[in-house]
Amino acid sequence: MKKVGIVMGSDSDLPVIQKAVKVLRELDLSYEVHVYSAHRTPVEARNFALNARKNGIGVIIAAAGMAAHLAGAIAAHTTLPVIGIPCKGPVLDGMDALLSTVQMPSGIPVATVGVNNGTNAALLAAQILAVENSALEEKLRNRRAEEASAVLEKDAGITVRAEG
Ligand code: RP5
Repeated sequence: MKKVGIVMGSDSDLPVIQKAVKVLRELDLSYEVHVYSAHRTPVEARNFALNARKNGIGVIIAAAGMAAHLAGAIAAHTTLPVIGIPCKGPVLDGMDALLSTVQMPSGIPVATVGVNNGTNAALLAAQILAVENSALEEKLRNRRAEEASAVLEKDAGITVRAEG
């Protein structure tokens, strides 16, 4: 099974990445985690992307905030699928990172999840790997079934709760 390669622009993005790693661990997926910045360590970020495929990575998650060009810069150097997580910064509530990550010009796609949504990034990475892996696909289906059960349990008691 291929690994998930995770890169964040700064260790200040770690809480978002921890959400992704939690999901990957629950699914027993292999991963590697790095801090490489597109502007502070551009050479290392580029080399990570260039070598990712030969290092056994099948999909990349790239998280960054503010002028969040990391996911796009990584995607420029690999044809592996790249999932971008826009991270909320100190101003603009993450809208800056969201637009920077999602608005890639045609030719170099970045599959962008919601602001700070490390969980969905990991699930999307797992779904990509599950295209060729039926055991992983079954785990993902079971996970959704558990989530559905939890909602239906809430539905059973919601009228009483609504009445206060
Ligand atoms: C981006 O700038 C990082 O991804 C981070 O979200 C943001 C702020 O970085 P620090 O100044 O906290 O290192 O490059």
